[in-house]
Amino acid sequence: MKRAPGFVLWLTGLSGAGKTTLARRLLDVLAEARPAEILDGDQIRAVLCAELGFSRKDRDTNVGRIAFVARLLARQGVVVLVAAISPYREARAQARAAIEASGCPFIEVFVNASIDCLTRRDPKGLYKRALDGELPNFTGVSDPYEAPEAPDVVVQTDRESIAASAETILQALRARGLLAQLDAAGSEDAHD
Ligand code: ADX
Repeated sequence: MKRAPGFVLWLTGLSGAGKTTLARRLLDVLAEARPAEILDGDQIRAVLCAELGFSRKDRDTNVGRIAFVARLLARQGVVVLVAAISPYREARAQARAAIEASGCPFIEVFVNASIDCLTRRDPKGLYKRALDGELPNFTGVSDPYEAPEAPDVVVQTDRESIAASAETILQALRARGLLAQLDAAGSEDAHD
């Protein structure tokens, strides 16, 4: 049976910007109509990428593995929500190319928040450790973050609620016809 492809919603941004929170919120909505999964950097690093650190090479390997799994899932019709810093443009471009080559849409979402705000929030205490020089290669402090130049969606999580950011993303999916596709799949299931 030929399934409609899923798509990959790729949330990129600094640590603490709200990628995981947004992915969970979106999963609640999207999973009602289609199988959906979250691939979260912190979780992937605990299992699939446990040997990797935070050098550019290791981050690119991490992002490449996430993209590989995302592609396998999306081409089976799964909606994939990726939440990973994925700081390098080139690695994100490669992820997009591989996923689009499989016929699956790739939507890059820039989850943006100022360093000032993230340093103030700092729920894991990582920014403090990085600023104190105890955590080398920390993204945004002592390691680069290459912001997307032409993201499909931008959300500003230091100035708006998570609900508002989630709605902006859902609107973008709607505008691309990706929610209609989900709604159709949902109503087909309902008539089975
Ligand atoms: S990525 O750069 O390879 O995409 P990923 O999203 O998987 O990163 O993992 C980031 C998480 O690792 C952060 O949310 C944070 O909890 C943790 N972390 C530990 N050390 C670092 C570091 N040096 N830079 C960024 N994140 C770090």
